This record gives sequence, C-alpha cells and structure tokens, in this order.
Amino acid sequence: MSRKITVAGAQLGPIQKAEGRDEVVGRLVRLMEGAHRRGAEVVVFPELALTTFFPRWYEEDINNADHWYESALPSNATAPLFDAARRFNIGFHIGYGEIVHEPDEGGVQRKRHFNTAVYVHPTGEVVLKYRKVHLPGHRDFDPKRKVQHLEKRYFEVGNLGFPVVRAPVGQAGPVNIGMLICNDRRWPEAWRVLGLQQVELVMLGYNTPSTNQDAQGFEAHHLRVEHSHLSIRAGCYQNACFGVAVAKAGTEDGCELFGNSIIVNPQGQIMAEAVTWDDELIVADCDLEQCELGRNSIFNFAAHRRTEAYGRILEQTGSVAPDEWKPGDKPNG
Ligand code: CDT
Repeated sequence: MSRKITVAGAQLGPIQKAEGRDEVVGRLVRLMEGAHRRGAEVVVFPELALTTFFPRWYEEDINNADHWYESALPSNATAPLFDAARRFNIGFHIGYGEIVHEPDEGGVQRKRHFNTAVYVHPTGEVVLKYRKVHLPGHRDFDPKRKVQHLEKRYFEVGNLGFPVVRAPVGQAGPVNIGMLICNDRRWPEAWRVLGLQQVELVMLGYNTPSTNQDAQGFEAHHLRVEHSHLSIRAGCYQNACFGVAVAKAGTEDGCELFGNSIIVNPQGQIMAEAVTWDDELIVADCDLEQCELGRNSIFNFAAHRRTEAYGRILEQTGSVAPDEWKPGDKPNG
C-alpha cells in the first residue's frame, strides 16, 4: 500500500477580540473546503484557533474568563466544523482553550484549564488529544510589558505527556501522529519523546509575536521566523518525521503575530511555506516511507542513543555553570 498522504496547513489571519466563534468557524470551514479541493486528507489549524490569543488580556479572576474556553467539542458553535469534516472526508487538527472538570494531581476534583489540541478523524471522532507542556510567559500582570503573555495564568501545564497515536489517514493506512503546541517546538526533548514513539507526522499550531519583549538587546525581526523554522526543521530531521506547523498571524488586537507556516519533510527541508500573514492554505504530498531513512540510519535510536550519558536531562531543570578551571587542575575540573 502507498504510504503517501496529502496534508494541508490552514494558516489563520488575525482573530480580533470581538470576533464571535460563529464567524471564526465559518472561516475554518471555508479553509477546510479549500484543503479538500486541493486533495488534502488532513488539515491543520493553529493553536487557540477559535478565539483571539486571549492570554494577552489580563484578568484578575480567571473564573471570569471561562468564555474563552471550550467545555465540549463539538459544541453548537463548533459543530459545523465536524459536519464539514464528514462532508469532505477530511481529518483535522485544531488548538483551543479547554475547560474540564477532572481530578488534579492530588486527586481533588476541580475545574481545570489547558491549552489543548485534538486530531479529529473524518468521522468526527477525537483520535488524539494533547495539552501544551511548555507554557511561556508569566502568571502575574507585568507592568513592564506593552503586551501581556499570561499563559502561565490562563493554563495549567499539560498532563497527558507527548502521546503518539497510530490512526488511519486518507489512503495511507495507519500513520503515527503526534502534536506539539507553539513554544513546545523550541524544546528538543519534546520532539525526542515523540521520536521515541516513531512519530511520522507532527501537527503543531502557534501564535508567536513578531517582536520579543524579553530581549534585552535587539532581536532582529527576521530572526523570530528563522528561530521558529530552525526548531521545526531540526525537530523533523532529528526525529525522522514530517511536520505541519501553522500560525495564527497578522495584527490581532493591535499585536503583530508572524505567519510563515511551513510543512517540513524528514530531511528538514521546507516543502511549502505561507507567503501572507492571513488566512492561507499550504499543501504538500508527504511520502511517509521517507521517515524510514533517518529512523534506520543516522537516527536509529536503538543502535546509537547513549542514555547513560543523558542523566542531567532528567535530573536537572535549570542550567548550572561549571567551576572555573585553574592551572594545575585536572582535565574537566
Ligand atoms: N504561544 C506561544 O507559545 N508563543 C511563544 C512566544 C511567547 S513570547 C512570551 C512561542 O514560543 O512562540
């Protein structure tokens, strides 16, 4: 059986704070229809694709912010997306704010908020759910910032690990699917956990401001896109997988997010890239057989990984500077 699939990334232009879910879902359905017309079997929408990037808005009591989250998928507002998936026989990935009542790590049942993504089969069934692990930004209002980035206030750290599911996609039969969300793409540990499960297709959405407010010195505009692409290309190459990385882009509530969504192959090559910062489809044909080369040669993990040398990765969170070497010391201090 051929292991070829056609994938689409559906980049979104800005979603303003006042834009209702119905309007947004209409845009998503139009993009999904376009993806279907171009032969795609899967379409990937960005992180928090149903609303504006609400973590930029400070809210004293997070309980007043529940309207930004989804408590059910599908809901009345999102049902047209699920109906369209069935109509066009296309699977889709979407990121959203999730509100759920479930026990916390201490076993206490309570309301919880996550930055979540799901992959939905063309039947409308949710095949895979992932909750963002690497939450950037800060918890409290930061008066020094022009624009807040309150992901640590709005979301708990994801508690599902980095799952990979083997599920049918289009004509290709089962495909090993995994997900990352936005900032996760910068962390090689996250990619490697997916790679260790033989992931073949990584779907990821992002909302990335085009200026870095944390930069002490100047971080050139173009390097913001470069760092995003560098991370995704390296992740795909080092883990022998395809990646579909999709932005919400443009000027949203006065804040600029970059676009430049890409589809990447296991050689780390960009197969397609968005050219606008608006609603735009990118499409590529992916031969999943290409995952075999890296997986069976340079990145044959069973043959070449040396876990005995990686202890620090799990034992240590922050970096620690070494003692200074002085003349007369032994090698390595
Ligand atoms: N959404 C998200 O994760 N954005 C981050 C930028 C955060 S800037 C405080 C990213 O890594 O793209």
